[in-house]
Amino acid sequence: MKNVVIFGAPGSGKGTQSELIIKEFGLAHISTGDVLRAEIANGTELGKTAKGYMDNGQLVPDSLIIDILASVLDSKGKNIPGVIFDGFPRTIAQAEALNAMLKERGTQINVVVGLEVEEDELIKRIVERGKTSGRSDDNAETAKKRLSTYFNQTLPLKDFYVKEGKYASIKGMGSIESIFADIKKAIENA
Ligand code: B4P
Repeated sequence: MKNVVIFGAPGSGKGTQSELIIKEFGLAHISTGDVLRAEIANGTELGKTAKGYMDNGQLVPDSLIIDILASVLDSKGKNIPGVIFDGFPRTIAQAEALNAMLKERGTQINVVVGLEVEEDELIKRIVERGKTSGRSDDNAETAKKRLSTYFNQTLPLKDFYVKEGKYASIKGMGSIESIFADIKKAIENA
C-alpha cells in the first residue's frame, strides 16, 4: 500500500494535484474539505457545526474531524492500492491520530508531498476560484484568515514530518503539469 499526504496552504493546489495523483496511481481519495462540504449540503448536524468554522477561516475541531476520518477511511474497503489524504492532517493532533489509525490497520504514511507557494499567489488563486466555486470561504477576507490559521496551526506539521523523514518539498508554482512531474517522482521514490 502507498499512502500519501498532500500538504500545503489553502490554494496551494492540493485538490488539483490530488486528481492527477489518483489518475496516475489509482489511490483512493479522502479530502476532508469535500467531506465537510457534503455534510453541509446534506444539512447534517456536523455540517451545521462545520460551516460556522469554515466560513470564519477556522479549522473544524479535531475531535469532529478525527471521528469522521476513521469511518471514511474504512468505507474505502481493503482492496485499494493506497490512499491520498488531501487536507488532512491539519494539526499535530490529527497527524498523531492518523499515524495511530493507520498502524491499527497495519499500514503507514509513505510520503508527505508539501506544496510550497508564495502568499500573494495563494490569495490570488482563492479569489479567482471564488468567482465560480460558490464556496462561501473563497473570498479575500476569509482567505486571509485561512492563511493565518494555516501558519499558526498547520505549518508546524511540516517539522513533524521532516523529523519522521517523510516530507518531500515540492515547488507549487508554475504549470500544473510541471508540478505534477515533481510530485510523481517523489511518490515513486517513496
Ligand atoms: P479544503 O477543501 O481543504 O480547501 P483548500 O485548503 O482551499 O484546498 P483546495 O484543495 O480546495 O484548493 P487547491 O489548493 O487545490 O478546506 C476548506 C476548509 O475546510 C478549511 O479552511 C477548514 O475550515 C475545513 N477543513 C478541511 N479539512 C480540515 C481538517 N483536516 N481539520 C479541520 N478543518 C478542516 O486549489 C486552489 C485554486 O488554485 C484552484 O482554483 C486551482 O485551480 C488553482 N490552482 C491549483 N494549482 C495551480 C497552479 N499551479 N497555478 C495556478 N492555479 C492553480
